[in-house]
Amino acid sequence: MADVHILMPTPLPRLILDALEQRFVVHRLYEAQDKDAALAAAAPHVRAIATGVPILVEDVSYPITASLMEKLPRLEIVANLGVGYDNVDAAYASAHGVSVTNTPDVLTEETADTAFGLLLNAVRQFPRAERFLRDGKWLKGQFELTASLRGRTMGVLGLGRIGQAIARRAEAFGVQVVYHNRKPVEDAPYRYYASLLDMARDCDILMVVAPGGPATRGLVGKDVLEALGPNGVLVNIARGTIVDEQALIEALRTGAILTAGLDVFAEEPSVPQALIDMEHVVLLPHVGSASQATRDAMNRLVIDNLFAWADGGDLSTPVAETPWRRPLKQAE
Ligand code: 8YV
Repeated sequence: MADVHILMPTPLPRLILDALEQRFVVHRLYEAQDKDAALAAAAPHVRAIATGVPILVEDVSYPITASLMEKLPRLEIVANLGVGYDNVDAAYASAHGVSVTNTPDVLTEETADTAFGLLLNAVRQFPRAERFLRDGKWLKGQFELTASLRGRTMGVLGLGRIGQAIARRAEAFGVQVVYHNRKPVEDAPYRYYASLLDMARDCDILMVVAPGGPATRGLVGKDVLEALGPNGVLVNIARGTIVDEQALIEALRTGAILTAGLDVFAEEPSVPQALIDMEHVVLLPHVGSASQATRDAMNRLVIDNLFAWADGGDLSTPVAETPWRRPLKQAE
């Protein structure tokens, strides 16, 4: 059987690399001195791409754009590590019969836990309270009283699988849930808002769980933040690009909203100094899905999809834009 060539533009976890190298020829583009030359050499052979939001590495971002895919005449599949695939031009892939897979479901509960952790930490200011203790300040007095989760309404921006898992947690905590999506979700037991701005006016927690990409860029701007109000809490575990970061910094600075809990940023891994300097804002380094067990399951799903493709079997998790379970393009 002829060698099957896979392009790996960004480093992926060892588990994935080892599994793929046992079966395929893996072109590790990120190691090439001259990436363009390495890509040109591999391009005629490449039938699959394994990629993901880069983790544990310095600045190695390599989106799977139309212009990259155009250079790969034999491309059949892009397997993405991560439920979000805004790093892949899925519309182009769909139009050209290229399958795209992601890693949904296995990270739903973990990510919802992270969202709730951020929410509680932001509202009750636990990280600051902990620093207060560690700094020995408790010996001299009590930590200040904080805002509360009680009596709040959470507006979920993006009631997908993770949004629903967060909503279930909110219900258990006695927090009322409403949501905004492009369309109402069938059978969802929460009030639907067709307008994000209207929803922001009626709630004091905005939970951002929508997909990234051009369609949601800057969706949460000055107007939405002001509508959320001075008791408002913004939590973002989705993509930094959905929130206008400058508007957020301004809203936090002026007290237009109370606080924020952020796992994602517009230009990761760099985080605006203005946010770092704000003690009352809770910041995490994109760890939503980052437990060992969940990352292992995500890694396995990337491998499963690529092995199923190579075996001519059904893909486990194709994305909505490329719903076919068997790759359309036939291997030679
Ligand atoms: C990252 C995420 O993918 O699933 C997503 O969309 O944002 C994360 O789980 C993770 O950093 C793995 O690359």
